[in-house]
Amino acid sequence: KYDLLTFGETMLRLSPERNMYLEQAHSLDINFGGAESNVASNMARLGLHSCWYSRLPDNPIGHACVRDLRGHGVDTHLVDWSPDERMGVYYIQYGEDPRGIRVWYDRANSAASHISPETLPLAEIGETRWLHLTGITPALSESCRAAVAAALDYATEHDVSTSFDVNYRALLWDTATAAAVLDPFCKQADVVFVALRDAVNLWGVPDNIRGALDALHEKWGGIIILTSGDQGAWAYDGSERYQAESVPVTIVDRIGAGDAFASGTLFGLLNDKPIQEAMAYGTSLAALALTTLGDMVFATREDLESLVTGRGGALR
Ligand code: KDG
Repeated sequence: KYDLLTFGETMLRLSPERNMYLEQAHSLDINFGGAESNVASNMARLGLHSCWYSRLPDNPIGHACVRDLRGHGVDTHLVDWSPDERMGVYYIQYGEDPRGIRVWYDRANSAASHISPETLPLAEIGETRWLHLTGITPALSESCRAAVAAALDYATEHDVSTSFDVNYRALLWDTATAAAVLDPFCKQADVVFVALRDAVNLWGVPDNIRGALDALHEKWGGIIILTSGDQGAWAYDGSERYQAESVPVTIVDRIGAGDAFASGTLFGLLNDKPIQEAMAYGTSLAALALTTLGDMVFATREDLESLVTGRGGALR
């Protein structure tokens, strides 16, 4: 049985050296990134059996992606290999200030955008303790949208715990479409992760933590986990409210911090920690992501535990 199963698009991630504009670069660093595989790899590094499904081109780039994820310990055996489809690409340009980071997508019609209910490994979804999906996948295509719906239905029918990270991407779709498409998924999931900014922009909830938590819980029920950047995270399960402070750090790279927060929190929940403590794992793993370059977190379970318990300032 898997601890966590997730699926979605992972892209070839190309970036020039820091402080270089893309236009001036003659070589680009090769990495791979995707919200769901970031979570899968963070969870695998923390010692959980974490499985990621997607479609990839059956060429050296697709193989390199799988090799990378396997290197983190992700179970990739379900991946569909497609001979003549493409891998999505995204370009990152780091600015002087970590807030100045810019992203460009070149991902239309990728192999992953052809994930559909027919290609999904449904039986495996019944074999996992937890299914985690994000709002990026339904933005990719109609068939991906249907796949997310089918996976959540199947998980619900088979008593698999589910989480959904709203992860709104303005480069992929407008707020009105995203709000309408994502609403039923948020309602169905047991745990919803959403940034306050996205909740306000998509669903027009009050622009404050308490008001937003109340409004979202009334809409969706379950456990709502709201994040607000440097300020931390809050949760509401209909009876209790919880808060986890963010860990103050000097930010190097924001990309992947939301995925790290979700990973840490899910790690806590899968280890039967109460919500409050699980969120402390989330904010701590987010801090470890913010202080390192790249979409995934290379931290170990020991790094995370020592940050959560406040032991030893130096991370080794
Ligand atoms: O959350 C980080 C992701 O945004 C990044 O890894 C790329 O999946 C990605 C996307 O669609 O933006």
